Amino acid sequence: MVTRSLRTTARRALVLAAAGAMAVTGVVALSGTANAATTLGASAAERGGRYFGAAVAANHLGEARYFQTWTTEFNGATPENEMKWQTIEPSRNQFNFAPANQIVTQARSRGMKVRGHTLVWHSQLAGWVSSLDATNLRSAMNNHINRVMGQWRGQIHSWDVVNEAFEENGSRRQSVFQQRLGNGYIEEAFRAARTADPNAKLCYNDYNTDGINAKSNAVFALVQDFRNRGVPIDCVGFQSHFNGASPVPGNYQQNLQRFANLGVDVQITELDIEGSGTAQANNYRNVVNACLAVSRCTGITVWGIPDHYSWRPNGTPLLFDSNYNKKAAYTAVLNALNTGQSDPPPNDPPPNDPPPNDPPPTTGACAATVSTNQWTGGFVGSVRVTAGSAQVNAWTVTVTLPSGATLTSGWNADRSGNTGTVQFTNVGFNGSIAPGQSVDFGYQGTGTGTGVTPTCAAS
Ligand code: 9MR
Repeated sequence: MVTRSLRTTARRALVLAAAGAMAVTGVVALSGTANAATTLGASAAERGGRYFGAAVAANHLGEARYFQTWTTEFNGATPENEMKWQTIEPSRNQFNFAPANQIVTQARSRGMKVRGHTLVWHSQLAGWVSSLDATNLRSAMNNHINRVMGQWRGQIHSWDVVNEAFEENGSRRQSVFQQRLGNGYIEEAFRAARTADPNAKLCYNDYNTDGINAKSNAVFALVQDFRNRGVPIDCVGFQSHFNGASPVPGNYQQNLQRFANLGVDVQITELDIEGSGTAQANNYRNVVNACLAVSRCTGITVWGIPDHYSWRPNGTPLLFDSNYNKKAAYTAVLNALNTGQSDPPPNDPPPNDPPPNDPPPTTGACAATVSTNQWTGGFVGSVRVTAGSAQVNAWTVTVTLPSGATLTSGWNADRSGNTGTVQFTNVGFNGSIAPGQSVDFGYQGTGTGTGVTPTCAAS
């Protein structure tokens, strides 16, 4: 153990020295160092499969430098405005998917993760929505969620189901949804979203919730309540728009961690930090390091690519200047991603450097747990398969459903049937699980799906 720590420390010193030397000679940071990726997306992917995305605008896709910077540097995308209600459903039940589709298609053809933004939000809402009575608004909200999520079912990594529903003091924002449908509208939206696309991670997204304060406490209470009652929610988005008046909070990482401890992923969804030079770079580095330190912080999205296309261009808050030059903040982010600590924890040996006497990997045991979201007449089961101390190459999970339960769909596993005892086996991309790591699959059905105990067999 002592040898490993020393070796790790020595390697880090080498990496840091190399980074310093390269910074002086102007070479892209760490490009010559073993294991150091040279783009934000590739580097984030090496940190536990995270993504590093950008908000993308369809009307800039035809600009060569814009398109090239996006597709070279990032492995994630959020349509900046194209999925918002006023654009995507400008008249009742008339949908305009084309602008968002341009982004989704380009992103997916390059293997990027796409964040859907956003389904239920008081702003950039189509005018017709505000004049509906409660019955019509409920039906319009459900239809909107079904149609928009259905358009890209199975293709969106995470959806911002509800956006910015709280005021700074922690009270509910008096949006049309709140006023007509009452407190339950957020839960209704999340339940509808789960049914519309069981594959997508369902997120609540907000700003000024980045530190521990009245607003983030209110979101925390909401998520805790949802988790306790089995209301579907998978992640919380922290927008992270920072400037002098709203700096990166000292308890940023602590706040991310307390949400992660509720059993949801956390994502940094709209990161931008006003400023320039070293100060801006340091702030960006701190944000990236906070995410890397929280194992459930699964990705970071910056809110734009070059400064001049930011929603607040005067603050120059992004990683590329208006000529698409990489800023000091870019280098700080890349270095943090390349050298920052993530899973495995700091004192673990680097993955490519096993001690000489390590035994060859053997196949091993697995465990399965299920979390069931039940509603009247239906359910979704989310199953996590975790490898023991040895590599798993293939797995089978057996679930005995209660009588009367019938599966109607599933994802990320093949299944042997729809009722009674059902065996789920891995599909091509998720059979292999590293020691201690997990993969997820799920199923949806009618009837009652609670009270099941999955078992796992590995080879
Ligand atoms: O960046 C978006 C900008 O182009 C729009 O004009 C603006 C309209 O409200 O929305 C901006 O994005 C917002 C995001 O959708 C939600 N969080 C705050 C973002 C910045 O205003």
